[in-house]
Amino acid sequence: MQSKDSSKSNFNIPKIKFTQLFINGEFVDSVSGKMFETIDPRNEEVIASVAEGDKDDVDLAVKAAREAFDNGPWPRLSPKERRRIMLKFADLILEHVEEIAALDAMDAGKLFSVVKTGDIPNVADVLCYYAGAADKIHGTTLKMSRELQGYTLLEPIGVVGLIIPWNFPSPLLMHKVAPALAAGCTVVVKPAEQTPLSALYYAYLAKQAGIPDGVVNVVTGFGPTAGAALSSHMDVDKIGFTGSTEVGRLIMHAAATSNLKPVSLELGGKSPFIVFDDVDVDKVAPLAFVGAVYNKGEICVAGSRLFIQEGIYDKFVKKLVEMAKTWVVGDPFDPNTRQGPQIDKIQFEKVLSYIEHGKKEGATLLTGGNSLDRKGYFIEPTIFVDVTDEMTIAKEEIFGPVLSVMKFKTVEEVIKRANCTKYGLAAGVMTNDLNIANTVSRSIRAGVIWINCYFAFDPDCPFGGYKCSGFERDLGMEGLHKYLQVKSVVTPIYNSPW
Ligand code: TXE
Repeated sequence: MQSKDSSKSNFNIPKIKFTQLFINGEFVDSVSGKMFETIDPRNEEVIASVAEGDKDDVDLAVKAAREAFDNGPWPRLSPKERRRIMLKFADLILEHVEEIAALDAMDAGKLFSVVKTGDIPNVADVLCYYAGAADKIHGTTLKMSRELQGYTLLEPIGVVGLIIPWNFPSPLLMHKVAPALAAGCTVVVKPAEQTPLSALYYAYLAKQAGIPDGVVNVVTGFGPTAGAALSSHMDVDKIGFTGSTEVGRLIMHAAATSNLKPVSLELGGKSPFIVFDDVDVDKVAPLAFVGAVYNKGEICVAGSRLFIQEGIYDKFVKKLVEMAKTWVVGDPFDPNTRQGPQIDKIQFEKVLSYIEHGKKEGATLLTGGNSLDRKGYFIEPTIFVDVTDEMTIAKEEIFGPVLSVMKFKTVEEVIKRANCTKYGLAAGVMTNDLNIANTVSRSIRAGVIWINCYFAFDPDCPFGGYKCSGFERDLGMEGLHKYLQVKSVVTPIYNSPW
């Protein structure tokens, strides 16, 4: 691992323009007047003070969204017009790509170049994808009994509350906002308290694009106050959530004990990355390493359990260590940096405590394991070998740059061990043997299986989890249908020839 000093970065950090709540088309202070600080994880300094919304502000935002849904133009616009506005929104995002990328890089410690060339273009792509779907939402004609004629209508579900995490502030927001808009819904977004800035920028651009007031509302604030108020609100028709399994449970409970609103949950993971003997080690080892440490391991599909077949084990591990030794940790604005700081002090300490668990429980620490001796929440890429399935680091989601490496012999064994987790979000299968690839991909209980690739996301490819990784899907047509509901319309056929 190499480290870089933040002072090397010469990027011109933009001025923060939006720090108030966005309700009914206006930037406003919170009812309480309270503010909270968003912190730069590179140096632990305050980036900006942002309005702290809570229940009263959520009430106002939901009221605006309700009015816009019940009486406003958005759900009633022709799909063609909705599509035009969404495409304009996407264009505006691309016009401001540098500024938005800088906000996410600063707020979340993400690599600026990756956000600029990956996350934000993805946001625009997803908007375009769902803009294109806006006029292709149709029901079916039903084969009813001979006296009845029936068809289904797909209608927008209504006011949607969207609770977003901090690890991919832009994509995870737009993977939910775009399909909800295409469906004709109105939304109240609660971004993570660690990363409120880009969500406010999107609200501003939504208005510039012509999205009517009240359709997109953003309430910045904390989970137990603003987030809880949204998920238990009687006038919210659906909650879309990405975050921890623990909070997913709270949201389901809040939904069940309020108005029984449906929820969709995209939660944590502990994904297996499985490598068979027949692969090219020089090609696959870098993919396995990046699969675990990409975005500093703060990614729900991190391939954090690496299973290597015994024939290539030693060679593969050697290559992993070489990767870790040259991996540059430092300022996310420096183009040479491959890994920025963890999001905040809580996550930083949590990751370090998992590393201690690994050591205490008998895993062998091959490389890394330390934080960097400087301000900011930097942790070395860390590789453990001799990990057993029962160890804490093999079972729990660490959400940091920590890779647990395990050896296996047979296909049957690795399927069993890969499935030995409460999670089921993703899996990687690396082999040139078609039979093995097919067998393993059908046997793993996870929402996405990547064969000879990893992190292969696409707007058209549904994404979500099995088991404790959640339910329902973002992206693809499945990601649209969860913001729609089905109405059956039935009429008798008189004088039927039958
Ligand atoms: O997530 P939280 P945290 C996992 C990962 C990480 C752990 C904790 O393992 O280490 O979760 O991260 C809002 N009612 N993931 O604590 O708390 C909160 O304000 C309603 C996986 O930051 O789940 C934020 O907007 N909302 C994950 C959002 O929930 C509440 C991404 C997520 O925060 C709430 C992030 C409440 N009571 C963390 N409490 C992934 N699947 O990608 C909090 N929130």
